[in-house]
Amino acid sequence: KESPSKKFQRQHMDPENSASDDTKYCDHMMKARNMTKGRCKPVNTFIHEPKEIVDAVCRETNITCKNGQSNCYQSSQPMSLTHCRQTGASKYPNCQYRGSDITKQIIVACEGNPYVPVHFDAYV
Ligand code: DGP
Ligand code: DGP
Ligand code: DGP
Repeated sequence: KESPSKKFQRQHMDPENSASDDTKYCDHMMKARNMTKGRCKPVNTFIHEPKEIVDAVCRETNITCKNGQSNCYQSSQPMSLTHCRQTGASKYPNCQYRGSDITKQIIVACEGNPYVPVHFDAYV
């Protein structure tokens, strides 16, 4: 079974690309990363930074997650992100997305040993 940290890598990590102006980036990536199977995942953010930098967020400022759990952390540095949101006209299995390139601090939930990101909570 896929571990929570591998799932985070699959759903949220894309260090190879910089924030792209390619309008098809989200359509392509949401499918390539298996987030359009069974349903279209409505909202998802990709992080364009090295794994070491993102893993290190688990050692930054501890804050409460949206779900009330206490294991979220906010990056001190803004990061390059692409936020993908399903379009209103998009209907499964033809998942379509609008992408926005943004540079913001991220909030992730961390778990395990090693203590690494397992959930993308928000950006601020
Ligand atoms: P906020 O108001 O900033 O807490 O964002 C909450 C909104 O984001 C809410 O409309 C649900 C949506 N959202 C964020 N992540 C997900 C997700 O993984 N699945 C679904 N279904 N909705 C999400
Ligand atoms: P907005 O598109 O600005 O309405 O933000 C939607 C909400 O979803 C916001 O609270 C941040 C959150 N969000 C962004 N990306 C992800 C993601 O990949 N997973 C989850 N669970 N939430 C996300
Ligand atoms: P995403 O939230 O988009 O990163 O999806 C990863 C998984 O994390 C998803 O199955 C829901 C789960 N999840 C949602 N909120 C939390 C949280 O606050 N903490 C943890 N550990 N997992 C969460």
